[in-house]
Amino acid sequence: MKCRVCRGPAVIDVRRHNANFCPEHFLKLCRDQVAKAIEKHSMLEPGDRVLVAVSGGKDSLAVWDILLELGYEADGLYLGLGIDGYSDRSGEVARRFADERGLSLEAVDLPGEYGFDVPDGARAARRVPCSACGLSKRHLFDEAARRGGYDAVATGHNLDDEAAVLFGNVLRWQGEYLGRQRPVLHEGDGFPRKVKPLVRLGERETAAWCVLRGIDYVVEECPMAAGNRHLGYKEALNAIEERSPGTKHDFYFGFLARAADRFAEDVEAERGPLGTCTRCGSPTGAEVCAFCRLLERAGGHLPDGRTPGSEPTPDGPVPVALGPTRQGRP
Ligand code: Q46
Ligand code: ZN
Ligand code: ZN
Repeated sequence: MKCRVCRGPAVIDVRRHNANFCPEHFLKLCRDQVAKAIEKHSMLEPGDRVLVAVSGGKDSLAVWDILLELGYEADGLYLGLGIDGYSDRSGEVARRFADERGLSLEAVDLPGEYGFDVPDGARAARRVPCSACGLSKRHLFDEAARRGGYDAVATGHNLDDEAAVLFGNVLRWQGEYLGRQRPVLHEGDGFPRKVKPLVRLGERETAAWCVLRGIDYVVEECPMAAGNRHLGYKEALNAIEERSPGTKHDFYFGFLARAADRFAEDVEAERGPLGTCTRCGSPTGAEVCAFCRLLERAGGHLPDGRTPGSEPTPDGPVPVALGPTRQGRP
């Protein structure tokens, strides 16, 4: 197996590109793919300050590492979700990555600062854990980005993730989600810009990036992911990709090029006037934002100790349904 670029010994084959690479040229391929994604989708400008959502897994550490390699100023934010065992280990790995490289990593602990964890939140809201978790992550990353004056929040979503989410959205024709499923969501209405610089890399490639760069990452999946629909979508797409390499890439990028705009109307239809949450001050279409409603149901509190629901609201009881937030999926 020879490297496509230098003909030296290759260590990885990338079937989607019908090519093999040596370590040096594989790492260059990854950097180039991320730079291309950033440029093509206008994710970042030189000099932008980026807040990276760090979980301790391969994707979030790879995106942080690659953004730094590409010269961006990137800090990390780790959210302790209070998931038994898993959260402690992932927090340690994220901290070690930052400490060894002298990087800035802020940590927000959901149980310590907000008085509830993801399993509590899911039980209280009668939602699957990933729903309560995703809602909390979006809220807290948005808030941290506003507080820190960052230009964008970067997440480690890769091609496999995006293709699986797209597959799920297409299976149910979720027009609003399809209209928002883009590698960049521009800032506005008080929300920071959200970018997904790894959309041109598959998860096998982000894992290989970490191995070749000597990055220690949490290999185990979050235990709450079991039963998550997206795992099933990923397996189905993996079976297709195995037979026809490049299918995920064509599915996702074909959607962006030829279909995403067709769902703009669905997004518009969901747009209502935006105000400010009376509890926490974040932008929301309701009087109280979805995160504060989740806090209330889960028996949590805001970091200053205020308990949501303890103060009277002018319009009576607070609605507790947890809908998608304005920017939809992370
Ligand atoms: S951390 Fe949270 Fe994931 Fe765990 S509970 Fe689900 S969403 S699976 S990326
Ligand atoms: Zn080479
Ligand atoms: Zn709020």
